[in-house]
Amino acid sequence: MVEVKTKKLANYINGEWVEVERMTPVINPATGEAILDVPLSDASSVDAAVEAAKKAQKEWALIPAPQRAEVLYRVGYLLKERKEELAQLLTMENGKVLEEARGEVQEGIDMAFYMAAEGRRLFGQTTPSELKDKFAMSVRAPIGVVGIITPWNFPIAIATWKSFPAIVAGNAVVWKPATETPIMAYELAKVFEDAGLPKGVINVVFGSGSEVGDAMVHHDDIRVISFTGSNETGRNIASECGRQLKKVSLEMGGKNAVIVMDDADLDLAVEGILWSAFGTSGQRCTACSRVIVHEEVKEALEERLLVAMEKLTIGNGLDSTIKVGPIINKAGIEKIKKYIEIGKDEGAKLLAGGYELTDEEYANGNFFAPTLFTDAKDSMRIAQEEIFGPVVSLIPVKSFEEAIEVNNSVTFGLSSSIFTRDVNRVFQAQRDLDTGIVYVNAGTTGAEIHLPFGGTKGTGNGHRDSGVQALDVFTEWKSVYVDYSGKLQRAQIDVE
Ligand code: UN1
Repeated sequence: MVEVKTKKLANYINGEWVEVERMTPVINPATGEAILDVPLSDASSVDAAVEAAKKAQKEWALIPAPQRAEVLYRVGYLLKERKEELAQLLTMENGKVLEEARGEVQEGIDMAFYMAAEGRRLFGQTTPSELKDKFAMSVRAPIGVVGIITPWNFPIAIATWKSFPAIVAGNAVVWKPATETPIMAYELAKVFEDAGLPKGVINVVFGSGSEVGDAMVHHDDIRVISFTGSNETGRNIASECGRQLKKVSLEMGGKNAVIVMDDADLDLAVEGILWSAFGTSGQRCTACSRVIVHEEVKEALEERLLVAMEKLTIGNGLDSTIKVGPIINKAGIEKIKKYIEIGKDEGAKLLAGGYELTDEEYANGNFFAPTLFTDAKDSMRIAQEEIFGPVVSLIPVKSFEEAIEVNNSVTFGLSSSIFTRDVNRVFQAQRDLDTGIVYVNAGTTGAEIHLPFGGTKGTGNGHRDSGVQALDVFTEWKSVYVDYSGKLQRAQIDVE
């Protein structure tokens, strides 16, 4: 097993590791052990980071994009070399099982190579001018200093989704990682350093949302905020950024459903549900927390799910036999417990789980039993609100149309899935499911980095992480007209 290299983290500002007096411990959610201390910075660290970023960005933007991309290629190779070490550290701080931690680091590697290749594209457009001897084009221009705020549930992947496009497009970054999972931020900053990214192009400021995040959102020189996290925080950021006319990209979760139709391959559906609902202990924005099931197959699905859930092993994710790791912290456990009570009070039927694991082997960590409710109704809070834990509610329906309607009835719109063998339903579903991501015959998780990631309605504000679309929030479109006629030509007037 890898060792944590330091007992005390520092901010990374202008290529220097800057210590901060106020610190808080980072706890391994599987064992309850304190791993190391992370800074609780204040606004002065944000100011210093922005100053460094502003200076660095001017030079960085002048380097041709294909050369900027060379750094990202090196980042990709370094991440690849360090994949196993990073995955183990990720499991220690976040709790997800090693297999999933490896998958998450792989997302970062993929993103590095994908965005590095953008260095040779960053396509703009040429457009005919309405005037003779005049050339018109639109190009992507960097914005300047961008702020990224990333969550604990994907501490390295989401950071790469946001920082890599920002950097390849010629911006400098001020990054606030989640204080629960700072080791991935420290390691990624080290990778950037080792890859030769010029000082100040990325700056990491550790601390709370109410201090560091707030200072970033209010800072005049940060022109973009890209945020993944809770709905409430995202909405506050959006209103403040709106007031300041700051660009903002938000990804704020989901209430994702798997639809199981009467003609579905039930064994496959069970596998898909299990992976999406209980993988990462349900702590993914894309996690399946509703199963909308056709009444004809409801009982058969329940039976098979219960059998499969029996086999789920719960424990420390560093143990390769474990399938479900811990919940990030006690507050997470309390929130899940609250929803279990809500579900029972609302009249949903608890078929499995519903409790925190407190036996000796689990006592120091935060473990919750995979939970299955059935006979849930669309209107119930457990079927509407994001729980962020291993809790899934079955909602029976009578038809395909009703399934689509139930899927779309929530305020979120991130991911959805349908299991069916009917090709007509497949195409109707991809059209009618009101989510940013739709899966057919697969669970709700597992988005690939070269497709846009994000959702409709309350999930976000229309921007997308990853995919080439990730560049949109980090660039401005600049329209450029070059008149080579040698005389003053007036658009709209001198047109023959
Ligand atoms: C998230 O939970 O915010 O599609 C990200 C997935 C992963 C990313 C999830 N590739 O489930």
